[in-house]
Amino acid sequence: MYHLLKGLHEHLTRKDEYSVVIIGLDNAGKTTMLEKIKTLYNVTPGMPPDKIGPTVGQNIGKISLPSTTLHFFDLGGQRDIRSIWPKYYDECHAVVFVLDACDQARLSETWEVFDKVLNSPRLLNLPLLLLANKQDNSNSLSVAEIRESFEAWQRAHPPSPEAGPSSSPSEGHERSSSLNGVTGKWDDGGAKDERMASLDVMGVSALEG
Ligand SMILES: Nc1nc2c(ncn2[C@@H]2O[C@H](COP(=O)(O)OP(=O)(O)O)[C@@H](O)[C@H]2O)c(=O)[nH]1
Ligand SMILES: [Mg+2]
Repeated sequence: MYHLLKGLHEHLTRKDEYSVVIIGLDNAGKTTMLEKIKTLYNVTPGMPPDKIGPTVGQNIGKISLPSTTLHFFDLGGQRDIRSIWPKYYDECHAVVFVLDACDQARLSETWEVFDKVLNSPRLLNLPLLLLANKQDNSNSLSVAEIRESFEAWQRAHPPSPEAGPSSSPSEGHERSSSLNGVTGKWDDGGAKDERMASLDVMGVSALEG
C-alpha cells in the first residue's frame, strides 16, 4: 500500500523537465537575460548586471515552475567558441537566440550566425525564439525592423547549392534533405520555410525585465 501511494504521489507531483539553450553573438545580453530570469523566478537572485563578465563556455540556470522545471544553458557567443553550440542541440527542447537590437554594425554577422542555426538539422523541429534585446535603449531597432533586416539579408544571401543546408559535419546526423534539381536549392521538405513563417520574434530588455 505504501509503495502504491508513494508511486501515485510521485506521479501526481512529477515535473516535466526541459532544457533551453540561449545562444547569440557575444555582448547580445544572453547572460544578463538568464540572470534576470533567475532573479524573477528563484528565491536566490541571479548575478547583478554590473558583476557579469564575458561568458567563456557556459553559464547554467534552473527555474522551477508549478509543473515544469526549466534548465537553461547560456553559451559563450565569441566567434571561436560558437563551435560548442551544436554539442548542446541534441539534448535541448527549445532554443532562444538573443541579438543586440542596438548594434547595427554587427547585424550582418548576427544574421550569418542565425541563418546557420536555422539550417541546423537537429533544430528544425524545435521551438525557436528570436529575442531582439536592449529595447530600453532608444537606438534599438524594433521587432518589425529586425524582421525586415533579416529578410533583406536573406535576399542578399540566397542559399548556395554547394554549401548545402548545413555545412557543419560536426553535427553528425544524416540529412533528410536533398538538392532539388529544378530550383537548384536544398529541399528540406519546406521545414525551413515553415520555420521562417512561424518564427517568433520578441522585443525585450534583459536589463529592465
Ligand atoms: N541597455 C541594455 N544593455 C544590456 C541589456 N542586456 C545586456 N546589456 C548589456 O550588454 C552587455 C553584454 O551583456 P552580456 O549579458 O554579458 O552579453 P552576452 O555576451 O550575450 O552574455 C553588458 O554591458 C550588459 O549590461 C539590455 O536589455 N539593455
Ligand atoms: Mg554571456
